[in-house]
Parts: sequence; structure tokens; C-alpha cells
Amino acid sequence: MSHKLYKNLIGGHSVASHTGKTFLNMNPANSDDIVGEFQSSAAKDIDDAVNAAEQAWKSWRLTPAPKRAEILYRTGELLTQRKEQYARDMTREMGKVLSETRGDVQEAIDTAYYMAGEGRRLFGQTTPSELKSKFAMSVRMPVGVVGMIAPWNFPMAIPSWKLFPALVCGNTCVIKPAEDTPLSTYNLVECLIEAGLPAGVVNVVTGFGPDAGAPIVSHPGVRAVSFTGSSEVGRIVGQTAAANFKPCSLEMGGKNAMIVLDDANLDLAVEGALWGAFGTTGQRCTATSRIIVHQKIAAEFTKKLVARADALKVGDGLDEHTQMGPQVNQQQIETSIRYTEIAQKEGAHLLTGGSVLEDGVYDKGHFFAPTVFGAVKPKMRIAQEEVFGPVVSLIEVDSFEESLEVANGIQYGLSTALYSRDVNKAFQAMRDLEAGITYINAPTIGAEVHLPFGGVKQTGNGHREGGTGALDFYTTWKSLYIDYSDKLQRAQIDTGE
Ligand code: UN1
Repeated sequence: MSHKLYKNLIGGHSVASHTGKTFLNMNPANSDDIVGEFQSSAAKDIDDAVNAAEQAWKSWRLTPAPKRAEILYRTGELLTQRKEQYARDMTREMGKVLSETRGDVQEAIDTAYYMAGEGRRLFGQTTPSELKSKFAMSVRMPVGVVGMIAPWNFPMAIPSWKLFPALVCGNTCVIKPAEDTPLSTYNLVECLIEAGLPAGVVNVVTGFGPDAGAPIVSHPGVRAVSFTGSSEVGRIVGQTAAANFKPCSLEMGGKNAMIVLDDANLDLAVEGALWGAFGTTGQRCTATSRIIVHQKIAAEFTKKLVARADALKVGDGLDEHTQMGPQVNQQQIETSIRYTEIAQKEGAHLLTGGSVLEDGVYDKGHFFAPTVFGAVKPKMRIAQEEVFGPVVSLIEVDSFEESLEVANGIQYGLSTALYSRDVNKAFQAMRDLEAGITYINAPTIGAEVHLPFGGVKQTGNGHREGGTGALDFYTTWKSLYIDYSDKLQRAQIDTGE
């Protein structure tokens, strides 16, 4: 089957990269299926895109926020109409199962409606002046051109978390989708354009990180950068942005713990662990990758979890019966293999999985079996480092206090979960778990778009996506003073009499 050639979208035009090079976007479940061909862009393409965004900003920043918001409402409607098609496209390029890619599109729809509502809020503040007949207030102003680098695991939701608040706040954008999942960004932007977004307000440039991502971060015309991806790349992005004094939002890794206490509803906890660890084939920054279980119930919990992991139906995400899809590419498979070896060398017990699925229906894809390790100690690498695959570790503890200590004993701090029926422990966990997100009696995945999303410690640099936290990143405060006294009044010097 012939595939489609996609070009960069710059200033409302579809343009080929100056490099003359392209790359193929492959279906991770089926190497015969080419999803599309995309531009391998580099610095000159980014320069064109930033220039177009700067040009478009001149009028977009003056478009009233409620009008900008109307475009987001219409985008939400278009996404709703096309949800099924976009979900199928996403499963083809990313691999996760259809129910989850439908959820991914839904997350973009939720973000569209939520951020559209901000078009009639974007509240500022009025503040009393220390001087007489002087009025003081602060208002949110757009930042300018924002550069965005998106990951492949939420191919539509995460671009929407970045684009929609940026747009309602009056910014223009240059976005680079992940090279594994560019089609979903094209689908998203297609809706924005049909909804009435003017040319040049969003520019899409595809390519690889070092060639196309790096120049976005360093370009002097890009006033702020939003990045979601690995800690390794995030560190470079953060350092480059800092060297240019650029605000930069970094959302990176996790090693998310689920604590299961001896008073927990065990079946519920098993269900939650299964979804938290193997949903999206474990490829979420919020994935449950450490299960810290009380020794009194550890044996029973482990038996049930392993049985459920064994029974998971792994396969092509386009098949409605599949419960877990492939990993996104060969590199991710290699990471899963590497950590399986590391864990075994460290003395962890492989309870199930641990291998690449290669035969029969699996021979054309990147499939890894759902993997559970037992006898994991808190300081082992398998308990400390992010795998980003279907691999989960069980760590036994003797007390609630110890479980909190183990949960906090890592460099990351994104999501955490506690299964217990004890309300005091639930509140204590909410207070003491060092993470941006804590769930009680629910797994570590499944954040909703109208709450702040992000983490502490090495997970991020303090910014939040989702919720009103996003508005703080995509606007800058301007303080306004209006003196109607008709004389010179001096702050800190005159009395206001
Ligand atoms: C991510 O993995 O980068 O909370 C985002 C969740 C999803 C978003 C995950 N709503 O699991």
C-alpha cells in the first residue's frame, strides 16, 4: 500500500525540508505497514517556522482571548467527530490499544474545552496602591513564540496540553512532534486550522531531536520552551534554555510507587497494579513501576498479580481483544531487555515475562511480555531507574513507615499511589509522599486535564501542565499602575496623603 508524504506546516504552507531528507513512520505492531513519510528537518526549517510564528504573533496577540477560545471550542467539536479515525491512526503509529488511543484523543478534547473556558477568565489581579488616586493591577500577557517538543507516548494529548493553553493565552507556536508519532500532531493541527486558526499561529516541523529539536531550544526568537521526554534529553534542553535565560518547562521521568498495605482491598489493588504497570505497555511517565507491598499480604498479592500478567492478551492494538500493544520501537525493546538482565544480575526474581515475543503473530512487531520481578530491594537499579516498558518490581516492606521511606527513596517524584482502607494513613501518605501526584485506592496513572500535572525532584523543574498551572507558564505577568492624581506621587517616599 502506498503511503502519504507529509510536509512541514510553516506559515500556513506545506513545505519540504531544506535538507531534502525524509523518514518513515512505521507501525510498531507490523513492520509491513508504513504510516507515513515525514520531513527530516534541521535548523533552517526551524528558522523559517520561528519567523512565521513571529509574524503571526503580531495579530494573534491582539485577537481577543474569547475569540481565540472559540477556535478551541470548534477544535474540540471536530476532534469529537473524528475521534475514532484519529484513535486508529494513533494505534497504527504508536501501538497502544484502541481503547487507550480513544482516551488519548478524549484527553485532547477535554483540554480543548477546558482551555477554551479560560478565554473568558485568564484572571488578573487588582491590588490597592500605597498612593492616593492611583490604581494598581496585574494582567497576564502572552509570552510570544513558544517552542514545543513532544513525546511519542501520548501523541495527541500531550501536544494538546502544550498547544491549547499556549494558544488561548495568545502565543504562537513551533511544535516538533516525536519522530515515532508525528501523524497525531498533524491530525490535531488539522482540526485547529479547520476551526479557524490563522496561518502561522501553529507551525509543525518534524525531525529528530539533535537536528530539529535543538535549534528550537536555542533559537533567539523562541521565548519559552515546553519539553516532555527523557531526563537525559531534558537536562540538555534545560541547560540550553537556561544559557539563553529562557523559561523552560520540563516534564520528564518517573519511577512511580504503588504502596499496598495489609488492610487493602487486595483484588482492587491487583486490578490497579495491572492497569498502572501494563497500561500503555508501561510507557507512561506515570506508569506504576514499583509496587511496595506489605509482607503480610505479599505472597497472595504476588500470586494474583503474576496470574493476571500472564493472562494479558498481547498483540496488535487495532484488535479490540488486545489488552497490551507493542512497544513503540526497537530501542524501547532493547531497554526492556537490558533492564531485565540488570535486574536478574542484581538478584531480583523474574516471576513472569522478561522476554521478547517474536513468533507467529509477533514476528513483525516490537512486543515484550508483561514482566514482573519479585525480591527487589529498594536500591537495586531496577527499583531506581525508569524502564519505560512493561516491567514492574515488587518490593516487600514490614510497615507503613517503611513503605513511605522506600517510596521516597528515589530521584524522581511524579506519581504515587496508596491502597489502604485506613483514612489516617491515606492522609498521611498524601502529606508525606514526595510526588506531584498522589492517588488513594487508584493506580499511579490517569491524571485529569484540569488538575496540575508534573512532579518534584528530578521529574521536572517545577512547572505544571494542565490546570491553571499551564496558564502560569504560557503567560507573563505585567503590572499596571494608573495615576489619576494629576501630580507626581512617589512610591516608598510620599505618604499617600
Ligand atoms: C505521560 O505519561 O507523559 O496520567 C503522561 C496519565 C496520563 C498522562 C500521562 N493522563 O497517566
